Amino acid sequence: MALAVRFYDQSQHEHTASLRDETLAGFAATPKWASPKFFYDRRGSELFEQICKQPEYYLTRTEESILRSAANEIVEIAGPQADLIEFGSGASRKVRLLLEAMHPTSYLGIDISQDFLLSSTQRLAADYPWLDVHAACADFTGELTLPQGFDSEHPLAFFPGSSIGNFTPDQARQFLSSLHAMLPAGAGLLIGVDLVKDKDVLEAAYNDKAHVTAAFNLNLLERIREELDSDIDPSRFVHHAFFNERESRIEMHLISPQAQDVVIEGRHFHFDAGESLHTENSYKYTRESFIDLARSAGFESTAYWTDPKALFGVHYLTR
Ligand code: AVJ
Repeated sequence: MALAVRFYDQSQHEHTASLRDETLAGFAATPKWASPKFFYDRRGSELFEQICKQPEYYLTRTEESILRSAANEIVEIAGPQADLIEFGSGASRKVRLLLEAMHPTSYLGIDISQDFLLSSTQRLAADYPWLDVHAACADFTGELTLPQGFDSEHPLAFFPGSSIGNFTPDQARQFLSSLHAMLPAGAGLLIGVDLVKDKDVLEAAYNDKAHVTAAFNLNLLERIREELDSDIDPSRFVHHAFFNERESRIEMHLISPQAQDVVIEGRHFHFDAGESLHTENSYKYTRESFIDLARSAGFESTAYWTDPKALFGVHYLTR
């Protein structure tokens, strides 16, 4: 069956170059870092789906339950003509709740992982024959533009999963400002943001007992070894995640327990015993701290929902 997904390749050919350049830059820096956007190759996207099912990782299921109970209110606020644009669509499961409640004319999914984006949008097209499905493979940490073929007068942007937490607050403000510039006046932004909470609950979510998060973190090195010219050995690194209270963020690192040298694209990098490669930040906000941030990017807070334990927040912002 030919499934009608309109596909836009906005950056795929640049991915290897940016993986290479950003990896070399990060390994040469002190302290060493790598960008979390490179977690999401096919295997990384699959591992992330597994993380979402872990009992400790409350984010996904909590956000889903919030969306399920808020769906009708969201539709009322967004209005009957809204079209959906999803950022970081991944497996596109949460958006189904919205699609079913809203019945929009068009849907655009934007994601950096091409394989994953294609298979999930094709499933949406198969399951919702009434929906005009568009897919754009793009790194939305760069410049934001809507693909030519997708034009909507009433878009509702949807940025679930607390992916905004991967940005520093300054980067998040910049991202929100470019979304603000991209959207027409009156458009909505529905955004999921993980809340500040007890340190033990946060740390458990990033140190699941089944070690799926560890595998997800280590897969970044797997990817460097496969896609770049490198002898890096993932088995010589260990996963480390903790809550940095001062910065209000979970930090993920890969620690080199022993001293070692690795070669990437002909360049040599030394790790001291215990040295870390910082792979991810996941910022946590209070309801108020996030609204302040959104306001500084020009958005207004229209509605907010949380769960009974106040684990996760969903904001409806208006441009
Ligand atoms: C997709 C960025 C929201 O920070 O919780 C999950 C990624 N990293 N476990 C998060 C992630 C480790 C996730 N985000």
